Amino acid sequence: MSDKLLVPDIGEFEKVEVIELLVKPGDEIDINDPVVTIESDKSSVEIPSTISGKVESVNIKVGDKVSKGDLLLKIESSQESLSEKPIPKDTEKIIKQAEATLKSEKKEDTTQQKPAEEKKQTTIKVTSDKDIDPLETQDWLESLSAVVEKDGNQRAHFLIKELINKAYQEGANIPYTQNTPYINTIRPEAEVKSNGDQNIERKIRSIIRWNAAAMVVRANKKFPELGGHIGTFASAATLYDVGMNHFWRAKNNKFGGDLVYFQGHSAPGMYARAFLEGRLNEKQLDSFRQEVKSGGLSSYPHPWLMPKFWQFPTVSMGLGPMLAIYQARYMKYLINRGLIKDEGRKVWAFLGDGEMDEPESLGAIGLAAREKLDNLIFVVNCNLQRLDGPVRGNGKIIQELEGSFRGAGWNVIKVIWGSYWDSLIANDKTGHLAKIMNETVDGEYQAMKARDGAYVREKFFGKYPETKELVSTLSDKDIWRLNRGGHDPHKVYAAYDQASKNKGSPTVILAKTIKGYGMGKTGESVNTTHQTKKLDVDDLLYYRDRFDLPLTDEQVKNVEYFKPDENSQEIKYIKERRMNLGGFLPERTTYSKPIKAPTKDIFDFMKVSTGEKKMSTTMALVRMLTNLLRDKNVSPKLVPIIPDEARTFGMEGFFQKIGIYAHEGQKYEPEDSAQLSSYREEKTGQVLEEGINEAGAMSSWIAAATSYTNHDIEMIPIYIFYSMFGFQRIGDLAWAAGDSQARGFLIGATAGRTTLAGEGLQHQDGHSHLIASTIPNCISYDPTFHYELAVIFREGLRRMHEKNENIFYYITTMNENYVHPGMPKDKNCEEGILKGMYKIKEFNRYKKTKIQLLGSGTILREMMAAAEILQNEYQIDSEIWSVTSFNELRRDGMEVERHNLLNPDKNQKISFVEQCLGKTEGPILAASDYMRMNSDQIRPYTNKSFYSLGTDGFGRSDTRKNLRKFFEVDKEHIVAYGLSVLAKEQLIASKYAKEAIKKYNIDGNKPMPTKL
Ligand SMILES: Cc1ncc(C[n+]2csc(CCOP(=O)(O)OP(=O)(O)O)c2C)c(N)n1
Ligand SMILES: [Mg+2]
Repeated sequence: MSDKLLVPDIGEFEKVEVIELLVKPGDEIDINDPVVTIESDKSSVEIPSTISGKVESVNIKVGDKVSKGDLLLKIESSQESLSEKPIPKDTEKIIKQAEATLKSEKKEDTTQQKPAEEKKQTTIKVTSDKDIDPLETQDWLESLSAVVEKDGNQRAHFLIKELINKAYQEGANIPYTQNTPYINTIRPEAEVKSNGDQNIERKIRSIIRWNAAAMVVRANKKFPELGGHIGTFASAATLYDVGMNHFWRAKNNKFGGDLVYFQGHSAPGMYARAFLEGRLNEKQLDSFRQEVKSGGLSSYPHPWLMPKFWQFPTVSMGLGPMLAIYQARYMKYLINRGLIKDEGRKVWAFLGDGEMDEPESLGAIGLAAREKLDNLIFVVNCNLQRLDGPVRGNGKIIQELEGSFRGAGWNVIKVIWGSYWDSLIANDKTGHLAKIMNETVDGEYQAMKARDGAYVREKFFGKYPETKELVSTLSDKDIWRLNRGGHDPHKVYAAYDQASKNKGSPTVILAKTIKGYGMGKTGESVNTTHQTKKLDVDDLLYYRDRFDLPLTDEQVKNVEYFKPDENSQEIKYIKERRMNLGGFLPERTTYSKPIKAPTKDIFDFMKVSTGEKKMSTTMALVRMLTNLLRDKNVSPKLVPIIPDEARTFGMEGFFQKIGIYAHEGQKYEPEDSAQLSSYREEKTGQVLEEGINEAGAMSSWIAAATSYTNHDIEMIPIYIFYSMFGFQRIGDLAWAAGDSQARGFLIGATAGRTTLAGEGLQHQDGHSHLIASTIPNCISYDPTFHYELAVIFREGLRRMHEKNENIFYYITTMNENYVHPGMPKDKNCEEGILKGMYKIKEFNRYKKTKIQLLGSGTILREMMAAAEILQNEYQIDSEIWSVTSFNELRRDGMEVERHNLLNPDKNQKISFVEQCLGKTEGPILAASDYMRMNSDQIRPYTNKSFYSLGTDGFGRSDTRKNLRKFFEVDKEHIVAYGLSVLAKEQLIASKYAKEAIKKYNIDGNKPMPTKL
């Protein structure tokens, strides 16, 4: 049977150009195979077949303009076409559900018709939150206890929920609190016990504590300027130890490994453990924070500085929590796309309670809950202090965080009190202990741990006679020993166990600890703890005794490291535990396979002229990506990341083609389901559509860009953003990406201060290249023509993903439509594009006066137009250089200059800028759509006179033409400035410049655009 394939609904577009035929008569095609590519002035989309069979005839040709309903192909069909298929099951289900709802709504309607007066008013009125009837309260509480005893917690919880719902329906609009009392979430009887040897573990923990502190003290004895932190790890030692001994599985050839984001300032603790494990030696510990000579240990977790050790940079606070959330989400993405196995791997993130003040720390917790990231566990070390003082002196950080996390949908486990409290809490029959626990604020809790047992008895237990009585048989010493949950390995173990088994939501463990635990008078729970990096002899002796370390006074005075014999119980134990968990942590390794760069012909279409067709580089990029999706090596590895701008960039075709990742698939029929580019969400979707969330999108990009090491699978992330909302918005994450050795593409679309015309000051980017240049392993380009983009992109694929260089690319693309020429035949062109400049055109008619014109991005075209005017109207010759990267040229220039200065007696090298311009004639005039500083970067690397134009100042909205005039980068200004430059260099008379300034109505007295 012969069938017709027609142009489907393409939304608002009509008469859209066919730019590619992907099938020919005789081809066998399947449903969903792309058959033609059509392109509007905004985007290009492939049309998939809805019929399978043999192509009988192709009824259109390249260049035709088509609209909905036009005939594309005739197909000898082998199956029913999609349009003839019965209604899909899902759709049928949706219809049935809708019908059912309609029916039930009708029923409700009848009840609503009852007169309002008939409704019995049973509104519950709460007059005061004080107990007005304690006996009644007692009744209710006893009933509840009976339910718990008879039918368990779940039933009790259900009844409470029902009660609250009922109260709400009856008009008691009292919000349900997200908080539970200030006690541990896990009851002592529900705690899962560790099978570890607690004695040995305590000894090991004490040794690690000692060595971690010793490292910092020793470094500062030698060089007081080095700094370091003792108090952070002192408060977190147990939290780390329990994880290391029992939970965190390392990566090896059988398992992908858990991923642990360590709190930046606790780095000494990780080094101290690695020392006992035999992974670091004393000499290395002694070079803590002395990294200039190789082998030094970095102050904080920095994969760039210790690439075999650290996996995640976390010290810039707030980044760790976000990165960990998106890492866990990305892990699920890889699993759902079938790219890695689901091995039950977890992402653990250790955070400071002060760090939770960063908006980023809490900013993405909603996503974690929404995406049901049960592979994610946050541990917040609530030592109640940050750098200057208490985190919440007048409140309770644990309660505050509990509310935020539970409200967002997380599983919250509070680990507040240690085991010594268990019996006291069990004996708190009157509830007064729980009451004081709730009433006491963090400032008081902190102060108590800076004092002693007598103080705690008086200030805490002394508040009510009932609690005073509760501790009457305890000595002050006993009271002092009442420990906090985060220092109790049993409580921590139970929490980790429960967190690891939790299903359907992420978990946060809020562990209460003491900052500077064990540091004594100088450093325990005092406001200055964070900065303490020196301990005097008395403090050190106290520390030794506090943790029962087998060190002599002499050893303590010398602050000697302590490592038990290789055959000791402790060393054997620590190694055995790690062997059971698959190896050591942290450890950074890479076993991913490179991706073969696509053949050059994939890019060939970008090397020929577009003829009369105008397009933007953004559109060229999207076409290129569409083509890349046809390369079988590259296609599955692409991770397009978009923060709610796909339509801005003409990428909506990707929705249908590769789907949007959605962990639960698509539960609704999209409004635009009949259209070609309809919004398609899928569990195996490839696009990460992040919503209006640049920091989240960048975190996703970092996860994908480091996939080669964290998941041993090389991926190609391409994050496309409005250039202004790129580096400027997420600069610190980009810096962390450099540290992480990310590999991938960042695309600053709609770039340029004058090229994005109407959007105004906060949208128009004239400086992102300068920010990009600050990151040493970020390679950036500002291409003008589609062949430049193709050469740059392919080289990026080759360098990063085939040759595995630890670099990433920042490429700006624009939204200005123009004709793109074919790639020049010059054999050096490709090399020039990649190094940063090449000669694109020369005007040589008069051979009298010459000027070198350097243009970048869209302003290159203004340069080219100006050159023509200079030639035709002023008889000035010129050479025009397309500068694809001032940043790369500068890097080369710096390196060459440095080499020459350090090797005065050797052959002097020549910078690439000088190789290009050294033997040319005339002064240089350079311009880009960025600040002058962009082109000024190469000024030192040429001996010629150099002038630059740029878009310094605040952007504003207007037409492109007016903006270029305002910033003085349009062709008229370039002509006028060019003549002025030549006059200044005494190559022509100044009257020509003066005339041009007049001719183009340029006001010489206009203030600098930076002042407007
Ligand atoms: C973005 C950022 N701002 C400031 C700092 C400086 N800083 C380092 S540690 C610290 C206090 C940390 O307190 P907290 O998060 O509670 O960690 P703790 O040491 O108490 O475990 C500050 C302000 C930083 N590292 N990163
Ligand atoms: Mg803190």
